Amino acid sequence: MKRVYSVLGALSLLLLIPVPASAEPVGWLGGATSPGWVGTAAPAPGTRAPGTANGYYYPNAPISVSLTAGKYSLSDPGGSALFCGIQGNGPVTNTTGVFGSRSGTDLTTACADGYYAAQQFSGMLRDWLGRDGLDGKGKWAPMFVGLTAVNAYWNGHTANFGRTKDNARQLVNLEIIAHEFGHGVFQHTPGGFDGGVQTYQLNEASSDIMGALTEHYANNPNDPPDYLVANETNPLGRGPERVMYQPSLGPRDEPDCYKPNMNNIEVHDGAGPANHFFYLMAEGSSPVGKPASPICAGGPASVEGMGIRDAGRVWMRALMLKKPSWTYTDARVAALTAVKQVFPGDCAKFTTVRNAWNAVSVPAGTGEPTTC
Ligand SMILES: [Ca+2]
Ligand SMILES: [Ca+2]
Ligand SMILES: [Zn+2]
Repeated sequence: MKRVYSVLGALSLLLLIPVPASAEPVGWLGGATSPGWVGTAAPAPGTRAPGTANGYYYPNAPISVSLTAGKYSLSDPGGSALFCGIQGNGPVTNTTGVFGSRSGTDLTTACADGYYAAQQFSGMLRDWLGRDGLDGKGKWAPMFVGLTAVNAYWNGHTANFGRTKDNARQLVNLEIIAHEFGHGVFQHTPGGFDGGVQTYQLNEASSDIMGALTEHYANNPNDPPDYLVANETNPLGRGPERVMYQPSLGPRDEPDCYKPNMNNIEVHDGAGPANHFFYLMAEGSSPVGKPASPICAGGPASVEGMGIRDAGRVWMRALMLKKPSWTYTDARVAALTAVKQVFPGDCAKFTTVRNAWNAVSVPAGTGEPTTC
């Protein structure tokens, strides 16, 4: 079965995006076999130059672009293979280094927003999580805007971004870019991204987590950090699609708590308990100035948060302990092991991780660490 990893999932038949046979992952970048990308290789990087994204979401945002023979392009001068093009084309270029017109429908503007967001995600991975690129070895992947669908997806080697239902905006803000490329991180950590239903649910949650981390890292006043998914773009005109601090508040059928029948839940909806866990680990159950987060039956009286940056480090380390067919219980064991590795002897953080899992009803795993 071919799978795509989208931000919204199949909300209706119209939003089901089939992946052409040629789009099956065939390697890191895929080059000529990427859908819509007809080049034979990623463009050669030019000289690093400062540029400006004059985006719809991010007007006047600083970006780092490539300069070759008087032409600026939305292409990573570091040679990571990140570039932004409009479906079917190579990197957007111009002669000024200022990209976009602040229009919600112009696709060059969409690339400006998306490229800025990808660089922020890359910076977050590097500065907060100590990870160099999607694969941990400096590599990234191309992105394309202009998908004629109310969705965005990662196909294993490129990220593709569509538009809102009312066709007024493109789905290219920080969290959506980080969500799609976040699937590349999940893919390129041990165990890969194949497995059972819960593996795909955790993959979706991991991408939502990368989105929240990136919003907090960028801390852009035009997109204040939050734990809501698709609130900025409002793709279907019904507000956020997912609410990490209390998944059941969203418009979908997302559970707040892990249940024995997780395997019967759609993969984006099934991200709910893991998103909820991450919020509790980062912010706690009753953070000052932020939304309270409920605790499921049988959980602790409260959870004390450790802050999103440290929570991100625990999650990233847990991903490094991932194995094929990862389940919720496996993720619990991995996070408990991870917090001991990242913060040795820090009993408060260990307790936070255990309480957060207990607060979303994920059962203990065999042989999991029981003491800090
Ligand atoms: Ca935001
Ligand atoms: Ca958001
Ligand atoms: Zn996804």
